[in-house]
Amino acid sequence: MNDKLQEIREKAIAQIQEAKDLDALNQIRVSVLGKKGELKQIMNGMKDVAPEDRPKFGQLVNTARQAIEEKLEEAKKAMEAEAMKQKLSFEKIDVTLPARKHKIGKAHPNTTTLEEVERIFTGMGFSVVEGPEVEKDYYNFEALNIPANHPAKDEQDTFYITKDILLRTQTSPVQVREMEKGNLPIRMIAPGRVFRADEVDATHSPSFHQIEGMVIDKGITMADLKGTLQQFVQELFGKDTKVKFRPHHFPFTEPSAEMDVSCFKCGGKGCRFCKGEGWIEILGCGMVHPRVLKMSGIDPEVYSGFAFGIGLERITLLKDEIDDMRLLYENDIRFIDQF
Ligand code: 2NM
Repeated sequence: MNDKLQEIREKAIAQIQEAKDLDALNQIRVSVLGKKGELKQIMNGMKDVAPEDRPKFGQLVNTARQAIEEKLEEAKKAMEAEAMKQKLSFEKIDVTLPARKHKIGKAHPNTTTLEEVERIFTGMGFSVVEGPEVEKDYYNFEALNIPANHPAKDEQDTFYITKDILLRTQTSPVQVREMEKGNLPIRMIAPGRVFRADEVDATHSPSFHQIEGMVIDKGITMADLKGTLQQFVQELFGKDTKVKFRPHHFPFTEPSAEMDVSCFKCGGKGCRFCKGEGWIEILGCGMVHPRVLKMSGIDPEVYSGFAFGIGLERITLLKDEIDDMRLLYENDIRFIDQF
């Protein structure tokens, strides 16, 4: 019996050393250690062993079992380590390869302009306030001192939802809503989409964007208006930019003006860009009309303010030298990619 046990042990260990893969190891495990395995059969032969020798024999079988199990485990670990080594060498990454290029999006030129304008005004202590695109006639016209017979109120120019509800034609209603809140002083800009019943051409669209601004405090004068707007355009177009004010009319401001900047292409000498003028019209502005202040609950004897309105697309077209506004709305990535 002892010889037989010794033989099983040596044969098993030899087979383990020969085994090519985990499957082969498993087969050895089953045939030697399994329920019907060789060791089991030896144990079944226990009855032929003299009773006094049985404990000793049992121990020998166990020792053999442990030795075989150890060898199986060793062989299994070695195979797994080899497999991992192969896998790692196969999956090796060359970190010196150039990275693949990702196609990523780009900010729309209008977005870039808006962010720049917001950066400049927030830097001067303005807050950015938004409001509804669908507005009441009151906030869009009446509270801004635009009389019922004013041409802007015509259906030819304004999209009406009902008699009293419309698509805002400017962002000033946002300023009116802010004045009504009564938290003075106010220093704000109101950027956003506005709507006018215009035909589409190179410089018009039924929907475009405005940035309106407003400052209301005690003792605000046109000097504040001029200084603020000059600072704004010098940051936007360059520190040598000069400003010029021409008298104008808006119902909501008095006095009112349009502001020109010296041409940032030729510096004012006159070129094709400014059509030989040396100046480029950039925005409308004025001192907030006392009637507008009063309608929103602000005492014009105590407070005064200035306001201005800028066409966002107009600034973008100028800055990026784009000659047709329609290009801004086509969502053609080949166009957007150029800025
Ligand atoms: C402009 C030109 C001049 C303006 C006025 C106001 C308000 F609400 F204070 F009355 N907001 N924006 C204004 C003034 C807008 O756009 C060309």
